[in-house]
Amino acid sequence: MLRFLTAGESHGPELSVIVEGLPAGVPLDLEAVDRDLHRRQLGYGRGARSTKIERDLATVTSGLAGGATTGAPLAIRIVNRDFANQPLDPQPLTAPRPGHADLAGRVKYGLADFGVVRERASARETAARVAAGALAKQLLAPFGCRLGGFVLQIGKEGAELPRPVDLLKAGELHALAEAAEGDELRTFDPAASARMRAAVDEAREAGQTLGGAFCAFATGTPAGLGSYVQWDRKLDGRLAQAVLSIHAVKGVEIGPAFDLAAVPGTEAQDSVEWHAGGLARGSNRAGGLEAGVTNGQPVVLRAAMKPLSSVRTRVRSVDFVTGEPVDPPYVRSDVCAVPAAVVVAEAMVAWVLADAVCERFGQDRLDGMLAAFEAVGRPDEPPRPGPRR
Ligand code: EPS
Repeated sequence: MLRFLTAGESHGPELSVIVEGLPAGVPLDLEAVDRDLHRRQLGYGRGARSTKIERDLATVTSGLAGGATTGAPLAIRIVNRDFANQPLDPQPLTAPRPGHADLAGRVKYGLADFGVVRERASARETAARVAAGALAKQLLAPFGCRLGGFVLQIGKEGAELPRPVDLLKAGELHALAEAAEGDELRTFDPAASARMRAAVDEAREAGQTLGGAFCAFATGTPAGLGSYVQWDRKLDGRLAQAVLSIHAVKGVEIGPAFDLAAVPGTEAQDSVEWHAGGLARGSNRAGGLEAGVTNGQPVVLRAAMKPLSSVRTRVRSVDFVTGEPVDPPYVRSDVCAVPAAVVVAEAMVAWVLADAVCERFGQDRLDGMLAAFEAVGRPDEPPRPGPRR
């Protein structure tokens, strides 16, 4: 229902994104879009491109009237300042860098210059996704849904959650995200942050890169998004696809999924309870989704990002012109981009949830969607007694 397409090369003149399907009447705060673009550029371990060259700002060129969406496609441009710094005669890259898209671009599109492959495959594209996600967040806000995230691990250095992930309430998740917001590793624990910083320094010295793990969550998510009736409508699968599509992300977990693999069945469910006349759950082991449908609990995903493939300490490759074994050229990059990936994951989760909200509550105009939302009730209201069969 909602869709977006990005275009642009990493060192081309600009990135663009066209967002289609946003309902009319969503008041848009464009400064909030720029704030998310800025958040994505931050993080200890980012290279000179992100910290010194680019200054990402969104220019909206269509789809708005009087500061609100009109239902028309909304187009956004983000200028690549590094476009001005390019060499006039770039040397072709003839040895694929292992782990990158280089070889895939040759196999799939027959591109002989791996530099051309890299231009579109670069994670620079995630700036455009973050702009689209910032719009999705603003569509979700009137439904009470808020996004957040934080880093859990950089290399071998982890930050301990105060309680197991399935026991964290919405307020606690946001408190962790707020604590992480001002941190250069985007984590909530200052001691862990210092260890992560040292690990990034050590990796940089050694010509290495670092991956890690992070959490992205949504609270206040309306219940009933997604469906169990067909495989491709299950929202957990749609969320996992969206997060796995982020560059270098190789694993996604919903709730404490990998821990649940080891426990008996009774310890893997969330009891259903009444608290002061409202529906409540004893825990959130399901990570906010049961049978591919949101249950009104926080949607909690964790993801693993592999270390970036641009390592100064090279991994062996072959030159496709000479056929000789070579060390592929090192191309300037980040040492660690896990803090940035948190912001991208927030955007992707927001996008999938906004799409599901449009599906469930209709999508032409926001006021109509909110009326439909109110009509089905909130998840913490007592169920309305229906006729018995
Ligand atoms: C990236 C390589 C680096 C990163 C880039 C992603 O770019 P460059 O090769 O120009 O130094 O800085 O990320 C961004 C520019 C960004 O804005 O996120 C890659 O190979 O994926």
